[in-house]
Amino acid sequence: ARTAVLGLPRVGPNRELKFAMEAFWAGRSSIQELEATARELRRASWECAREAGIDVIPSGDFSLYDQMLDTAFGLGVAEGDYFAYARGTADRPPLEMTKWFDTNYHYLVPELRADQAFTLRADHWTGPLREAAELGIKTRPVVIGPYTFLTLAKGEKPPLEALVPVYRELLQALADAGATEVQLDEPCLALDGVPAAYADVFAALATAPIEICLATYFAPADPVVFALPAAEIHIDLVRAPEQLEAALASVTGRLSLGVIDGRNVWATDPDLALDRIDAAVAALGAGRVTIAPSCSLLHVPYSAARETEIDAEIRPWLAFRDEKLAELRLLADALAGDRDALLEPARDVISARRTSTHTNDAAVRGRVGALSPADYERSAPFEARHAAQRARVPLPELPTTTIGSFPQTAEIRAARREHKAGELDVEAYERFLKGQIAEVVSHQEAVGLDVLVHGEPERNDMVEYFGEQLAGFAFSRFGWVQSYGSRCVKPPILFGDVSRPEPMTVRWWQHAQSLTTKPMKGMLTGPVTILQWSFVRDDQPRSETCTQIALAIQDEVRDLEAAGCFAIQVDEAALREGLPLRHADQDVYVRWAVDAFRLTVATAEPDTQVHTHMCYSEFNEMMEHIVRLDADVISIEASRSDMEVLDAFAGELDYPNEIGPGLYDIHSPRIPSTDEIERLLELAEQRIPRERLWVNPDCGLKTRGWAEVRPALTNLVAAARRRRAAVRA
Ligand code: THG
Ligand code: ZN
Repeated sequence: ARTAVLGLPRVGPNRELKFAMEAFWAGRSSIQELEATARELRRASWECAREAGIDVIPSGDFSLYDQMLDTAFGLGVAEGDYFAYARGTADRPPLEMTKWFDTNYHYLVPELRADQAFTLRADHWTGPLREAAELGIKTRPVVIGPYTFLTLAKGEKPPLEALVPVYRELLQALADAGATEVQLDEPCLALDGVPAAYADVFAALATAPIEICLATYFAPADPVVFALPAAEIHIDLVRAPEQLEAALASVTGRLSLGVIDGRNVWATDPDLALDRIDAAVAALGAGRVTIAPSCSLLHVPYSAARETEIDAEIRPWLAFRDEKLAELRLLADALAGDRDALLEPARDVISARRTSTHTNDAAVRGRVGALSPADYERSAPFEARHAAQRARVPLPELPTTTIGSFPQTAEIRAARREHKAGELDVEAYERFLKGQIAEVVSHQEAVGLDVLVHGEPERNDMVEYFGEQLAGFAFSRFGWVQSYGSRCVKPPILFGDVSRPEPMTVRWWQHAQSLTTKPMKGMLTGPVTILQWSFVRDDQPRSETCTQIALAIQDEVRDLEAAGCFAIQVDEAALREGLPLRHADQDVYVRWAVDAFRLTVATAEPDTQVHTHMCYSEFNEMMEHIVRLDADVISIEASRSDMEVLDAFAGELDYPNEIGPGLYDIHSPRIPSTDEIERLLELAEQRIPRERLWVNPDCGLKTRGWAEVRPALTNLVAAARRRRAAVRA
């Protein structure tokens, strides 16, 4: 059997690409310097894969920003200034950005026109192919397939057949440039609703003079896939092992087995992987079997070996890019060689993890085991809670607030960096943060907001911050993963039972509340979002892990409340993106995900006001679940849709609790005028009774600057005041 990799991380082991891009955008370096960094990163990746003994090495998966944007350029859907599409210009907004399936990676959404022509520009693929060849490395170009490209694009979409000529030309160009096979990524073939016409489209491509490896991942491939005349078909056996049998029964070419998790960081159980590989070899013969990660390694960091600060018992359990490449080689060697001798160290790691006391906390298990349905219910229904809350803290009509974070300035980042490097001691750092909080509070008072926040200067990231303080999590130093463009996140590693040893946010909240007589919101990240944005243990169901996180956050809710906190916000920014890709699996998920939120806040007294926030605007299929969250106040993104998302909350459903539709788009540097915000508020009042409306921005303000935030919030408060007056008149 041969080994293959579908794609490699590209931001660089020390985020070299991020810094090179940001230097170029800031005018501090030339495009040649940026290209040189990119070339060096590609070389290092290819040589790393070659040295690891990988047989099939990808090219064309590297990107200066995003692979969908690259494909749009390659097909002639976009042209000209590459970064203008990603970042916008004075007279053109950037392309919309959205999540790549259920990952935390965002792609740019290509926009198709009614008269869309497709013209090939193959250099995105032929360039790196030749570049690798010059290094003596044969590669397999990676191309996003026509069905996935069209499905993920927006605008006036032509029929799928319209893309056949340009893709045929591309396949020919790759063959001419020396490629003998191409990886055609079609993850959308693992979603519901694959059209019957796909078979004809694929048949038309398959006559090109190049072998096609058709790659599916993240979910089980539609059964139609296995009958296609592909030289190779790749399936994700980590997410969907059950599809192996059907694949073995039908494929006519090679089968690529995604047996190493490309989405997570755990060392592979070699025996489990080899069970599957053995079955494939028995059915097809070793010559028709490829061993691979489940998907591109874009979603994992570079090297676990570098993480010397992670507990020595836990570190061997981890596999990032480097370790996964070694695992691939090991599996292929074990297939042909002395299995027991070769696998002994890997088996030891798996059994050490399985029997470790580190992953098992009897107190946590006991607490989860003792839960009953009543533990998911607040002690009073919304109407009674609402009355108790208004009695405790009278608020004006249309109360104003923000989502939680304030600008993460260069000064804040520098102080955090100095503190981590040991150059700024704990006392000095805390004094600095308290000063920052005081500034954020006085600013909000000056602007006249009704419910204040402390601004979160102490948080690096809304998930990483909690991961660092919860038991059951490890965190890496270099474990960056690309989120979009130059932006990265460092997901915490959830390896064991989760609990909260000590209060995490209470003293910051107390400090902030001590500075004002206005109510100060407590700010927490919800269990589903912590789960979704972490690398999560794979030795128990995610629902169970989520319940543990919910109980840990519940402890924080209880302590904030005991400290006198009136309003507690539990953000579930990632609730929707956790939705399984196949409809059939969605109900089960949404049930436990909503339950986890309910459990987190269930102990709050009726006169404690529970807020939540969600970052996406497609609520339609989700509404019944949003209702079941039963938050006292929910804030949502709405400004970009001109309040139309509120339709889902109005009408028949008549959402019973309070809502804060986002009245200004924080994703853009534009400062909205008072008139503009007032108009949106009027639109909101046409849909939701004023008594249930809050006034707030779309999302947190951490990526914005003070120069934008100050006037924008001033206008927001002015608009609320005008509407209050208009009502009285
Ligand atoms: N946290 C996590 N995941 C997320 C978000 C988040 N996924 C969705 C969305 N928010 C992605 N948005 C961003 C926005 C900004 C940054 C990352 C993701 C960002 N990152 C810094 C960078 O790349 O320079 C990291 C700096 C740091 O942590 O010190 O700015 O909010 N988990
Ligand atoms: Zn948001």
